[in-house]
Amino acid sequence: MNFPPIPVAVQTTCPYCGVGCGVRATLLGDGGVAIAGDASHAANLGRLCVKGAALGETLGLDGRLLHPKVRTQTGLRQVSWDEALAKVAGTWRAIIAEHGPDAVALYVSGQMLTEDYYVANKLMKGYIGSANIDTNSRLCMSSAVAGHQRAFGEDLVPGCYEDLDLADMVVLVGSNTAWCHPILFQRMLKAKAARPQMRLVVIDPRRTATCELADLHLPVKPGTDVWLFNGLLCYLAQHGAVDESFILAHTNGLDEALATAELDCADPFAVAQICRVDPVALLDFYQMFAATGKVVTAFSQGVNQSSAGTDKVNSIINCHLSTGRIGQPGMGPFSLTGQPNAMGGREVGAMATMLAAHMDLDNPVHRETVQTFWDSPHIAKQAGLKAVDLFQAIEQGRVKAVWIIATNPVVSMPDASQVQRALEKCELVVVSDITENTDTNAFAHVLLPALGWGEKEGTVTNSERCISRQRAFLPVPGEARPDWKILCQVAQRMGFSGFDFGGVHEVFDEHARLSAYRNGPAGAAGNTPRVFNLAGLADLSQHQFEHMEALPWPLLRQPSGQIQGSVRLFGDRRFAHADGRARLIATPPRAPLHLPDQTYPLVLNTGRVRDQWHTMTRTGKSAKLADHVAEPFVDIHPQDALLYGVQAGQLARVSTPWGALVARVQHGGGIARGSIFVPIHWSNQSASDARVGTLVNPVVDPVSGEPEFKHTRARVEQFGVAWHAFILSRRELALGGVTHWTRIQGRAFARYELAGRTPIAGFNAWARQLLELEDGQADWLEYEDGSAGVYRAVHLVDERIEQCVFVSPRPDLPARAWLAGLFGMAQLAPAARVGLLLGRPIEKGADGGATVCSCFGVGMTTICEAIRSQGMQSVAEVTACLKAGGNCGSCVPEIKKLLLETGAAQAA
Ligand SMILES: Nc1nc2c(c(=O)[nH]1)N[C@H]1C(S)=C(S)[C@@H](COP(=O)(O)OP(=O)(O)OC[C@H]3O[C@@H](n4cnc5c(=O)[nH]c(N)nc54)[C@H](O)[C@@H]3O)O[C@H]1N2
Ligand SMILES: Nc1nc2c(c(=O)[nH]1)N[C@H]1C(S)=C(S)[C@@H](COP(=O)(O)OP(=O)(O)OC[C@H]3O[C@@H](n4cnc5c(=O)[nH]c(N)nc54)[C@H](O)[C@@H]3O)O[C@H]1N2
Ligand code: SF4
Ligand SMILES: [Mo]
Repeated sequence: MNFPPIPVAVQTTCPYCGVGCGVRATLLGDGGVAIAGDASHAANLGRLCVKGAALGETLGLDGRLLHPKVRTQTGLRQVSWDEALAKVAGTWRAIIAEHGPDAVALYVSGQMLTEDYYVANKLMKGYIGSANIDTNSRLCMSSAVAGHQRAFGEDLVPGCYEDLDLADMVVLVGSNTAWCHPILFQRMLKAKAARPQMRLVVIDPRRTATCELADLHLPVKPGTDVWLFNGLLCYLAQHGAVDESFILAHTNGLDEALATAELDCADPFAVAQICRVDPVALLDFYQMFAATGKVVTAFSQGVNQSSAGTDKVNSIINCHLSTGRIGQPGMGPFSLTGQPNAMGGREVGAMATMLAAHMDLDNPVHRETVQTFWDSPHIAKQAGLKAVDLFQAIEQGRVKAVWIIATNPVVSMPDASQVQRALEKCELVVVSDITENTDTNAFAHVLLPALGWGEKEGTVTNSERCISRQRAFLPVPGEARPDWKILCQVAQRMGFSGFDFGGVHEVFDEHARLSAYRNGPAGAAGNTPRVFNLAGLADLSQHQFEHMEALPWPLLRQPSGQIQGSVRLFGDRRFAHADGRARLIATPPRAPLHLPDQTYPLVLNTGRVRDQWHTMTRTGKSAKLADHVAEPFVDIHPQDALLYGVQAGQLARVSTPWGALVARVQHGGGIARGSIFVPIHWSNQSASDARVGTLVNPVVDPVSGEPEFKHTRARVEQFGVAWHAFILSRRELALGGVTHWTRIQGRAFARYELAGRTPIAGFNAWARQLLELEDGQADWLEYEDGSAGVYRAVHLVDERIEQCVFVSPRPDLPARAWLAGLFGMAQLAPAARVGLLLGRPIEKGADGGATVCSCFGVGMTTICEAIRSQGMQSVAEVTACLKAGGNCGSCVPEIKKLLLETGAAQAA
């Protein structure tokens, strides 16, 4: 008898955030994929957040780019790989021959695997001979990189996740950890539950979900972190908290850093005023920091994405160096990385300002070392164009061809309309992506289909320097190829010889060997010592590569042959500057360049929501993930809303000197007066006009070139419309003629939120045209109150709901959740049919409200009613009763907030 094969779980790594959780993926008999956390992976010990847990829902081939395509006058034409590769290689060769190597550029991504990244960098810097390769990590990690290089002499993250468990105090600066690094946040909460004396401090202008469990929240005025940390440095010096012997033996620069800080920040009351925080709270923080040995200061985009980003990073590191709190368990500055392979890109040096393997472009010995190892015809001699400069050079015609890989710059760059103009002008735009329709692909002359997560093989490095394998468990879709292979095939067609890798393990091997090449003690012939070293992973066989365990670098091989990773750096108090000493950097505070004024009185802050990933090309496919935040919004303080004449639930126009968008007004995001927050996730594919990148100023940090995504002057005004509507439809709709729309993925249907400025003349004809219905088709229920401007219609086929549309002059439409649930029914129950045109169930309590817990699909109404009726006091009680919060824990801060609010409402 033949038994079907037992599905085997493949150990791989989550493709989303830099926590780098281990995943066990099992391909099921029906083609589905079961996803579970990998209990053996040090990053997550078996847990996954909502996004990771929903991976199985995002792997379908709908919307995938499956074949190479070339643009012709009539549109995109499917071509053979040969034709596509020849076009790219031929055009690049011709442009380089005529205009030199700097006339072409690669714009790549922290979502590539290390092997892809390695090959891209080698091609550009060693063979084409230009450093015009930059990455979306410029938008993300470059300030942290520059800060590390200045302080430590190399881009090194000192600590590890275990430090978050061991710390007595964790300071989170500009990091919404609860939503953006959820598994790390869960770790901190667990540590705090075990040791309640542990203190959690959040420094963020918004009262985010991360603050719900904090002991102290400092709602700093946007852009003032350097004042705050300079003030801390002064306080530490004033109160004898400086570790004099550490400073003397292992650092330089304290005197200059302190003298600079003292100019503006010696008085904590003055600092509190500048940072607009309560002076008592600020002193509380300073005292706690001074008194606590084991402090971790973890930081993310509220720090990096600033015109003072690098100084913010160094002002934080200064406080750790001055107290010697680095390199030991439970302490240190900790840059939380964004993308799954933000670190890998830095290791291979795939930024315009780096060389490879932590060597420097402006160091002739390093250049010679890399060129000799590569045996390459060229080596780039100076820095190439950083992302913002690159797209400006493209618009000016200085760069004539760009190849964009695994990033969507028409959405994610600042001043995104400029990026659009640049691509329109560019002679050859090549895009490698897994998705067919993106805002960037719309400008591509050549589209190259890449393998995606679950299909490709290679490695990624997470925030704690841990290198993990991504492994394939899905078949190759269409004609897609791995990114590294596509790059090699173009390189070969350009006539270059260093790209004949026999497999991805050979690329990794070359990368590991380069990291170890001439990497010995200084002084010995030709050596250029670097801490980044993968000597222990050099010369792995294919089999060993396939079974590689997740380990943190530097990775050396013991005499016994065992591979030894390094959990922490600087335990020996030696830093990577030539003299072995760390540097404190003077960080004179400065305000953002474009401050609010009369025309644009607010500060626009941009960032992420819990359940979406960037431009939504993957998470946007999951109905479960769409439940949490469905629509683009602008979060504004209620008093500012009154002042600027906008109302919660209504639409508003947000504009800056660079662009404008339309989003729904909401409160409750913990925003202070004077600021607004707009999420980054919506593109032209998912909404008519909600691409926030078009609003963001393109000012960058002078050291790192990282854009100021968190601070653009802006204004908000009412966006008056004549009607609001929503449609739920089993079929995708073209929505011809609708000016304002958002598309949201539902379970077996698409949801469209619509609005219009011109009144609808005849509802019936309008609805039928939008729903693409032919005359006389279908069981059509409708209700119209013409004088009130209210219209509702439902289209049934064989007692199954196909589509529905609800229109009102106000945004007071019925909640979508109950109607959405009807799409899961093969036949409507009679009771459901009765409620159809009401848009809500006849029986009470059947509508759970907006989703709070995505894992178990538990809504706000359900949770609040349970809290009220059963007098619940804790998250644990809510979880025990409703399951909510019991899986990934991402919604625990929100449940806690509901407990507080409901409890307070009842007490009042
Ligand atoms: N759900 C989800 N998770 C993600 C991602 C995602 O798309 N979705 N993306 C990943 C990536 S690539 C990244 S880079 C990370 C980003 O992770 P985070 O940096 O945590 O996320 P952001 O929402 O960009 O911004 C963080 C916070 O900075 C605050 N901030 C703004 N201005 C200032 C300021 O002047 N000072 C201080 N101290 N704070 C300020 C904002 O209010 C915001 O709450 O998330 C990763 N994880
Ligand atoms: N306003 C504002 N803008 C921001 C930020 C902000 O906070 N505010 N944050 C910035 C930051 S930190 C980041 S990291 C960026 C992120 O911005 P992007 O990198 O532009 O966003 P993604 O949607 O992740 O784009 C990844 C693209 O790669 C494709 N893709 C996925 N897997 C693969 C693969 O294996 N191979 C290939 N070739 N393609 C693949 C996806 O379909 C998608 O089109 O946004 C930046 N932009
Ligand atoms: S925290 Fe979530 S998104 Fe980040 S790696 Fe882990 S499962 Fe993936
Ligand atoms: Mo990022």
